[in-house]
Amino acid sequence: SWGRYRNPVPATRPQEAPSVSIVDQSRDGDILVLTINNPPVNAFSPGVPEGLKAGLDAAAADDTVRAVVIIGAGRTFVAGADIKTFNLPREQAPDLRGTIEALDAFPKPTVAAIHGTALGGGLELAMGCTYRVAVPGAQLGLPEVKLGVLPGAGGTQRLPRVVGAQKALDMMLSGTPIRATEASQLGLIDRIVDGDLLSGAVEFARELADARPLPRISERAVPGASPEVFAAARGGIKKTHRGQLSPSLIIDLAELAATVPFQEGWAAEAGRFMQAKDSPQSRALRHIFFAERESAKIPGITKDTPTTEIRSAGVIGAGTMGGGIAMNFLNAGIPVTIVETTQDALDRGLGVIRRNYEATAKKGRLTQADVETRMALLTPSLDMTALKDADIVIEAVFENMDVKKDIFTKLDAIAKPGAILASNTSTLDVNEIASVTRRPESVIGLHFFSPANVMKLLEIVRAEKTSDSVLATSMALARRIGKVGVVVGVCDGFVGNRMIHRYGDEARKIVEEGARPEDVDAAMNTLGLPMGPFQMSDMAGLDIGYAIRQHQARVAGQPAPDGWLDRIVERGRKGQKTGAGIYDYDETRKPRPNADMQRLIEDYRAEKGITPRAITPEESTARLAYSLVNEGAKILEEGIAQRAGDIDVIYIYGYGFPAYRGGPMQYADEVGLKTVVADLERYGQTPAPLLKKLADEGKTFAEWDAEKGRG
Ligand code: 3H9
Repeated sequence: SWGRYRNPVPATRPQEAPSVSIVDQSRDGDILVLTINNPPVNAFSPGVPEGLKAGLDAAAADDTVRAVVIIGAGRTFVAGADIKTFNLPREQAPDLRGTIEALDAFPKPTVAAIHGTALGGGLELAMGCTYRVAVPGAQLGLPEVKLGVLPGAGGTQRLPRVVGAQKALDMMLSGTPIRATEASQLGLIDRIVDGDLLSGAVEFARELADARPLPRISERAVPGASPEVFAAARGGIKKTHRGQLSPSLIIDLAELAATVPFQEGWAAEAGRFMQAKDSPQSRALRHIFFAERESAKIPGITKDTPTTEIRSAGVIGAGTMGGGIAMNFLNAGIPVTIVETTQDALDRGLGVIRRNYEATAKKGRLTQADVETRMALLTPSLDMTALKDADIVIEAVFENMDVKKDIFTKLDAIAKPGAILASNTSTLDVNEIASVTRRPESVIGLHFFSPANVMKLLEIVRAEKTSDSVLATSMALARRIGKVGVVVGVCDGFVGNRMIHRYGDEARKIVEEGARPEDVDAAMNTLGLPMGPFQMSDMAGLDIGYAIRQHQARVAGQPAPDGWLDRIVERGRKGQKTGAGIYDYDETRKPRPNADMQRLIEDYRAEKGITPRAITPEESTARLAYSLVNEGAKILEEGIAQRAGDIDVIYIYGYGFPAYRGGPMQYADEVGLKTVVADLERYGQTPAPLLKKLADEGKTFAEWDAEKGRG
């Protein structure tokens, strides 16, 4: 750290500074402009603090410089600390705190000129300046909580001093940025610049160049601080951030801002930041940040791969899935033709879509006009030929190969050349579906997750003959409709459902051996999953799994399965939709254990000669999590998923796996693959060869991904 700013080192005159620097110095009369040029998002990487220090030294040494403007080159101001440097030893990490100390002590006015996003360390840098100006579209926030850390360069101490205790807590605990216009009302921005940002900032700096004393944020008190505000925040995070470390540290630090001198809070923040940064939760959240961005990259697909623009879409099937899928397009302003076989089904489907929108409007998140605009983009039809002009058609009918083949045969005759023909199948062979068309290169699987208008995940199933262009277009489309698209290969259940089936098998086995369903669910709730395996299957409908198990047994020529869960389904208990499944439900939809079902399970064990044993929550968690990991390893080996990180992204966005555990594969890395293998063996599962190999070599899935990425 270069400490408080006292003895500026005389530097070369700014005009003579080399322009190759990551921080460019230039003069506009009596103002020195420092431009941070570190694409793509001007993160605070090595070189940035050195460049800013050189600039401040130059400004301090030169009497003709009256004020300094700091601005970002390219598309944004500083988007934060460089997350890639979080793994570096403290001495090697870029010195953001030292830079801000120097700004705070600087004897001349400094002005942050903000466009794009000032996030995390970027906003902290701006708050270290004397003043802030911004374009109206700029966004400002402290999103550190999303990475399992906290604002560690003064954010917890300065933001409350500017916007007040309550607003600062809201911003730091949600991580959601605010717009410059709101920031200006809150006093976080001193002037909105409507025209050219740099000229506006220079003009502002010149106006206030001689104003003294300099209004330093660190010297202010925190408005609106009371013990109640912090107590309420502590109560709130029990619901919103259950089991997480950094939110409570954030509240502690915001309270310090209000109760102790600045320097004391500032020092405490440094320690808490390191504590959070070195936690497994932060490692997991950082892993997901990068894994999500990696998952958008497909080997062999480049920026030059041609894509087609999707101007219109067709959806076949107006059931729950079809309707939800259509809403994604309507929300993005893309017209949709939706096709059904009967007027009744069509009316019902449209009714559901409208009711969904009206419900959102009631909550104030849409206007009635928005609802009408979206509904107006929707064309219902009973005739498949209405799909002839669509750029993409997504089939979302009953999960049956013959039905799907029939639809794709017809679609092949109707759809225009170049249209993408997609199936929303969650289990069936997309190669087989494609084979009935004369254009298998145009066929792809787009597996949405229910409710399709809400869940962020889209499994993009690349079939054998799917063209690069269709794949690239589908990835771009996913982004456009707000989904996280992950490319997977063809196999039964693709990535997500294939793994969840193993998990379901294991959960039933654990109950068979002696656990109660509610104990198994509770163990997974403790791990951070909002729903355990039985809560989830009750919600999805028990008849689905039942039908799959029956089908698989038939195909394998085995007798019909007769597990304890099959017996529950055979009593007509299909889950939440029938008001009863493994659990009982009332209007609150809270699962309540049922004594009869408990007896059914006990009778089942007795009949099979199983002596129940006590199963600890730790055993349940390990067996369930590792059954996912084990199947995930097989999926990786078969090339069905490209990376372990992709599997983690699928589990976080499609299955409610807590992001702060990083997904099942990262969770296994954190536990240690040797332990995972030993536990699998102890509980009678055979570890996948890849898992065993990595464990033997002392490696992690993350290392495997990195090696594969390097080719
Ligand atoms: C912090 O500041 C801690 C401090 O309080 C205390 C320190 C002591 N670092 O998302 P995109 C990369 S914590 C490194 O696709 P967009 C990203 O990986 C930080 N790399 O673009 C990607 O790389 P690639 C607080 C970063 O336009 C590329 O930039 N700040 C960082 O959709 C483009 O990213 C945050 O949490 C970074 N900070 O969205 C902000 N940011 O091309 C995190 C991005 O190789 N960033 N990259 O895949 C974001 O939210 C979005 O990236 C942003 C742009 C909104 C800025």
